[in-house]
Parts: sequence; structure tokens; C-alpha cells
Amino acid sequence: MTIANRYSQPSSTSPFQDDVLDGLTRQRKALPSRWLYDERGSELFEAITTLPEYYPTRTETGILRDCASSIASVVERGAALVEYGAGASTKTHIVLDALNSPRYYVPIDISGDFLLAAAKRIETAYPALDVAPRIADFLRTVSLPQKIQAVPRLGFFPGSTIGNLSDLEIHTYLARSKASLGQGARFLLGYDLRKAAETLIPAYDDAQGVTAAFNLNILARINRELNADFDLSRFRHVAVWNESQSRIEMHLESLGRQTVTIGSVKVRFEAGETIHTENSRKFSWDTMRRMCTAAGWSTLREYTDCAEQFAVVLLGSDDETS
Ligand code: AVJ
Repeated sequence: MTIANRYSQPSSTSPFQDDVLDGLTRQRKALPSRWLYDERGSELFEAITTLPEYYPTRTETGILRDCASSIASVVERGAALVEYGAGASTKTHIVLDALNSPRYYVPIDISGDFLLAAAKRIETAYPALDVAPRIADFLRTVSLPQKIQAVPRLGFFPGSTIGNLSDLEIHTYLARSKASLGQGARFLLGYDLRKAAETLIPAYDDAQGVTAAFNLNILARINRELNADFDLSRFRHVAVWNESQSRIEMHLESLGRQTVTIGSVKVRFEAGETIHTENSRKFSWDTMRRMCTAAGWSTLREYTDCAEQFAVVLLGSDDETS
């Protein structure tokens, strides 16, 4: 017997198309930030990390360098490093170099190509390391290789990517990673601290316009992948500091009244109307401590830079007896 399946129809949609049509037909237009990171978007983000105004990457890298031996002193020999999201690998190198003979490296990323390239680089640089990449969305449940449960485990979530998540997503992510890393695990988390808007705004609206290109690229992606006709010159990048929500918001502002066609759907924009594309939350030490505690993690060490711009915290299991 054959049953008509809506997923086999030619009209079936992709998750990207679902999110775009859903987000742009709302009262307040918004797109999930993960769609910013296609190949071009990831390249532009790499360029952002080296901008003079963008302090987070170089600050976190500096903290990890300065604190590497302190971090390594609370992780036993022969550990497994489990990294959520595969980045440019610089931070991974710092941690692996500091740990005592690490045995496993488990990078987790939703983008397979990106993940496998990063895994290859680490494998080549550390021949003694067993590299076991996992293609997965780390906001969902990730099954870790069974073999790492026999060794000490260290979760690693750098880059203040946690700042893109909502309270509920943070809680779910921290609690799930705690459960899957298992008893006695440690966790190294990097997040951005609250600071003056005078520092934050240029970090998300740089003089060279790299962040603007990064934000506008999502429209080019919609044009290319969903047969749309956004005129990129009729939108501008805006970075706003939302004090009450303690977050930088990226928006794309319509430079006039206009209608855009996406496939067969027409979307109207008023002059000045925006599409909200990303939140980048900035936390106080206390807020993050509370969120970690609520998810079952206890704070073992807290590290920062001399200007207290960025935080790296080392978490442990609060069910440990030692
Ligand atoms: C990759 C999410 C950490 O929020 O600072 C940089 C992304 N957006 N400039 C951040 C981003 C605009 C970045 N994260």
C-alpha cells in the first residue's frame, strides 16, 4: 500500500524556507540567527573576529592562554575534550596543548563539511589523539561515543555562542550536556560580560562594514536559495543595545516602503521597519552563576581579562563528593 506523503510532494519545504516564511510574515519580522552562517557568512564571521573593534575573540583567546595551566590542573590525565560547535581551532589548540595527554577529541557541529575539516586539522596536529566528530545540533540531545565515559570528560563551549540563546535554550543545553557528559565531568564555558554601550556598539557595527556585510548576507542567501528578490541596497545593518534585555540586537532596516517576493510569497516592508536577525547577550557574573547552578553545574574557577570584558568559567558537577 502506498500512502501519499506530504514530504514527497514537489511543494515540500526546507527548514530554511519554513523559518524564512514564518519569520517574515510575522507582525515583528525576525530570522533565526543560525541562518547567518552559510559558507560566505562563516567567512565573514571569521573576518569579524580579527577586527579592532571586535574584542571578544582576542580577549577570550588571551584568557585561555593565561589560564591554561590552571584549567589543566583540575582535569585528570587522559581526558576527552568535547567541543560544542567547531570553530577556527585556535582555542581548541590552546586547551589541548595544556591538558595532560588528552586521549579523545569530540567536536560537535551541525555543518558537516565545516566539522570534518576542523576534525582533520586537529587529527593531523595531534597524531596521538582519537578524534571522533559528531554531526549534530548541540541544542538537541547529542549521543557521545560510549568509549569516552571511561575517561575524564571536559565539555568546551567557547566564543560566547551561549549569548545567542534564550534563557530556556541555555537551561536545556546546560542540563543536557551535563547529563550526557556524565558524573564527574568538567565544563569550560566562555561568555561575554556586560559593559558600556560605547564599547558594544562599535563591536557590532565596525568602521569597515564587515558586520554589515555579514548581516546583509542573509538576504543574499534568501535570494539565492529561495528564489527571492531582495535589493540589498535598500536595507541597512543596525546594531542596537537593548539595556533591559542586556543584549546587542542586529537588525536589517528597510530604507523605504517596498515589497519583496520570496518564491510565490509577497512580503511588504514599511520604511524603517526591521528584520531582527541576532541577539548577542551580555551576562553579569551573577546571572551566569545562577543559570549554571540551576542546570546542576557548580562553579569551580572563574577567569577574566584585566579589563573584565570577557569571562571563562570552569564548571564541575555539584553531585561530586570530593
Ligand atoms: C558568534 C554569536 C559569538 O554574538 O558576538 C559577531 C556573532 N554577530 N558579530 C557574537 C556576531 C555579529 C558572535 N557569536
